[in-house]
Amino acid sequence: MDVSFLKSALKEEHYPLTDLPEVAFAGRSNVGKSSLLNVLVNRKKIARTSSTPGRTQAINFFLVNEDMCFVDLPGYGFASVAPSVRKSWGRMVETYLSIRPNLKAVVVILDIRRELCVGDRNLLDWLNKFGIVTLVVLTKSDKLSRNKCRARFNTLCKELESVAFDIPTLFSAKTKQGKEEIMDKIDRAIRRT
Ligand SMILES: Nc1nc2c(ncn2[C@@H]2O[C@H](COP(=O)(O)OP(=O)(O)O)[C@@H](O)[C@H]2O)c(=O)[nH]1
Ligand SMILES: [Mg+2]
Repeated sequence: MDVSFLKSALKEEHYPLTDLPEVAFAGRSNVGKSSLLNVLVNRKKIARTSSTPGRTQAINFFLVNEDMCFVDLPGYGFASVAPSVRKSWGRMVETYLSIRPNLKAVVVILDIRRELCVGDRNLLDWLNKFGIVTLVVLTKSDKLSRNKCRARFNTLCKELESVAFDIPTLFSAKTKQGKEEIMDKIDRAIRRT
């Protein structure tokens, strides 16, 4: 897979001007977003893993196979973050979600072991409100036994019923479980008009 860094943006004026279909990735800090991106594009470090928690981060745009963009949205959910930083995160992400014309889907990454946080719920509410195709990925599946994994999967499916567009995908950056399924769903979302 051919992937290159396009641009980092804090404001909409700085978003790259492309008419390529775009897929964004979002989740709370440390959930495994960078790890997922790296597995999807077969790279060790296209998206930096484990950066300093809570720092205001930019929106990062990547060109994938010359025919689509992957967008790494800043992580949320750090308790220690100042309200002003949280606010600017909200404004930045909500702006992106509301004005990007070629946004085809948002991949929302949740830790299979954890309950949804306020940030997860806000994000899912926005996606619902804007009618954006939402692909939920339940990551770190390798950290649970098969039985526990299935139980958590069922619980989260029920919780997400009202918001998620599709059944969530189980994923592990360690075993790469779920990689093909996620790529298939992304392909389908991109082809949907
Ligand atoms: N066991 C396991 N660890 C993971 C997985 N995904 C991410 N991690 C670890 O979780 C931590 C945070 O991952 P990172 O991708 O930087 O999260 P981000 O902050 O959401 O970008 C790192 O130590 C990763 O190695 C996974 O699927 N399985
Ligand atoms: Mg990251």
